[in-house]
Amino acid sequence: MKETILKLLFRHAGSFLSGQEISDELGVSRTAVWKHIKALQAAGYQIETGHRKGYRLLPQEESLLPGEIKSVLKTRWLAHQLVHLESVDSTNIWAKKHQHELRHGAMVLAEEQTGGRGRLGRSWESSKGEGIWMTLVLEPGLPMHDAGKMTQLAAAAMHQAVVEVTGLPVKIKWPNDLLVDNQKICGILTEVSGELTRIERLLVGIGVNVNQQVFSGEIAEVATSLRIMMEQPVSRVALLTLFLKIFEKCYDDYVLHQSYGAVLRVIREHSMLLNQPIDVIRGDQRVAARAVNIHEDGRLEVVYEDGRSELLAGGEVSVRRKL
Ligand code: BTX
Repeated sequence: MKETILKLLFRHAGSFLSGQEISDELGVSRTAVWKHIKALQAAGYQIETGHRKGYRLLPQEESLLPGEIKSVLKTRWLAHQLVHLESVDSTNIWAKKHQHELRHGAMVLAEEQTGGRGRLGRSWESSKGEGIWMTLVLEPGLPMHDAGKMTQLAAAAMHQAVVEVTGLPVKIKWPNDLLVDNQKICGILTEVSGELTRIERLLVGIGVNVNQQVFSGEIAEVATSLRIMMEQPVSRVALLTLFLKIFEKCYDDYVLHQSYGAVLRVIREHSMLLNQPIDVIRGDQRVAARAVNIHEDGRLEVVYEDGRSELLAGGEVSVRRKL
């Protein structure tokens, strides 16, 4: 009921709706309406209550509150269970700790992460209210070696969503980053639990820099946000809900219908590495190579200068700068 009232207020955003109008429309008492409004206010919604006028939803500083997302979300099953946290160390860690409360398709979202994580123990800066910091909980019932494909699937879906919302020229840097003008706007951290042969649970952690206006410190050189590139704020709700819709379609196509062609086309067509001279990085060593293909299983095929080729399942590569 709380969410239904919220939807109604959203539909009339900016103008007052009396308690009587809401109670007539929804068939509940005015006291019940009042209680639900109190609960919405406690959850962070800015609702003005005017004597004899009723209730009015004020323009929100865009948050990722569940009501806001659900009022525009068009997925069939993804993110219907939605956990919204004001602040958390990492949404992936939270999802692991609360695994028994989360169903297949759940989404954990945070306004801020204080210990956001990247791959190989690196950190991921996640400032308050300016990005999308989320984890999707999935149980695809696939063999373990398909886990890499899910990172590619998430990258392709986010690529399409960002391009559709912003029109920016986004590149995919295998295996897990999206870049604009060589600067990172999104990173993906997929974590798997299960047996040797079968994925039990997949946590797809995704961070998108949406509305930061400046980056400082270590990442200032490597990071950018959609707002910086667009020179205007971008709606996190619009981007997130579009991404979820595209991700759900790609996921169903693959898991239910074994169709992965559309994902492959996107990650190949917009790859930053394919047919480029790259360095494969192993510890302190850099080995010169050329990226020649992204295989269906998500691995990157590289050919070294001595003609040897290798399929990389993960790890670090960088584009070699032309001198
Ligand atoms: P990665 O290991 O490929 O990238 C991490 C590196 O990216 C860092 O070492 C730093 O140089 C740089 N970096 C850190 N923060 C940012 C940022 N905000 N924008 C651009 N570059 C940055 C990428 O790992 C995977 C990141 C996944 C993040 C999501 S957020 C939700 C979920 N929860 C969680 O803890 N991680 C995931």
